[in-house]
Amino acid sequence: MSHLKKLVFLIIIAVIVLVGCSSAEEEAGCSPNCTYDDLVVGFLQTGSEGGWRAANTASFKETAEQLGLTLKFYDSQNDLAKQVAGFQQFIEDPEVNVIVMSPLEVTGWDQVLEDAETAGKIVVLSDRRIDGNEDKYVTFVGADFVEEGRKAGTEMCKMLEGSESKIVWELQGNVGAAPAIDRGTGFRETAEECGIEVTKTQTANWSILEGKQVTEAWLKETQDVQGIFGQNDEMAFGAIEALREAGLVPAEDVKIISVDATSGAFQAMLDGTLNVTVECNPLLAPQVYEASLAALNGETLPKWIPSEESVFFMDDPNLQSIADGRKY
Ligand code: GYE
Repeated sequence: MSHLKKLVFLIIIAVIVLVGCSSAEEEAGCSPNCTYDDLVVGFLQTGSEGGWRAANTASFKETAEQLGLTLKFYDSQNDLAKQVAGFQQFIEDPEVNVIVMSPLEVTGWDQVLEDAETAGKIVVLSDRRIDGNEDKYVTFVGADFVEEGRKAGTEMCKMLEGSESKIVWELQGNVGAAPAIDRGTGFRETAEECGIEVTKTQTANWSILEGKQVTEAWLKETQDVQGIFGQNDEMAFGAIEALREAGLVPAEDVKIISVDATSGAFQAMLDGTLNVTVECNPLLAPQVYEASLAALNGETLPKWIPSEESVFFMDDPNLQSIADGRKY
């Protein structure tokens, strides 16, 4: 190959390398003085399955506007294959420097995380954890779902104290999701300490309708149940409807605990049909964006940044004023 051809060839390679890695490097190039203006976040949302998710999505969109960062929002429509495809899309998007993901399931991320690293993309997990791959994401911002389950188990024990029979049914979130796995683990950890038996458990995919259908089917088999644990508010609302239609009094004949503490749960407690709701905070965006900017500036972050959460009770005398003060 003539010297001239070799020279041209080398120049082409150099240009490709420079252009190829410029986007992420350029962005990071602002490091350690990047500001929110430099942050281009590709956010992989699970879908739009209920009140909690709506509040979570609003948190990301509103906070991005307030901070002046660029948000590219991807709705995975509760479909894992779509979420993986969206991830690949953001890997190939030269503008995106941080990929934020609310993983639908705990597995299935090895390859795209590998590819993201190769492409120099920063990855932040929001809301839900994944199995392994700790070296492939900078931090996880979200709740301790096991602890949420433990809290629910402890409260169910208190409500069934003195009850001859302590049969509880569990409505689970989507199969393979971290909150579905972990809340179940935590609930059994504390509930079994007081002799509670979880005799029925089934996914109702975080939905009111499926929560109702699953509970209706169980009530056709037997009405011998003292408690229902809804892994989110919506599924508990479905169970409440099914109990009513079966002639049982929700929150009296059957104690009901949910997780999320959305405004709907407060209304159900004010209506006297839900006993307890364990909070899971959806307003995660400020912490996620703060972590994303810190990572873009080359800072090392703790692997887990926990969110603040509480528990709320139907028989709390201040319930109305608490409900009035809630953002979601
Ligand atoms: O509990 C449920 C939503 O990932 C914590 O997902 C979230 C869960 C939440 O569908 O309502």
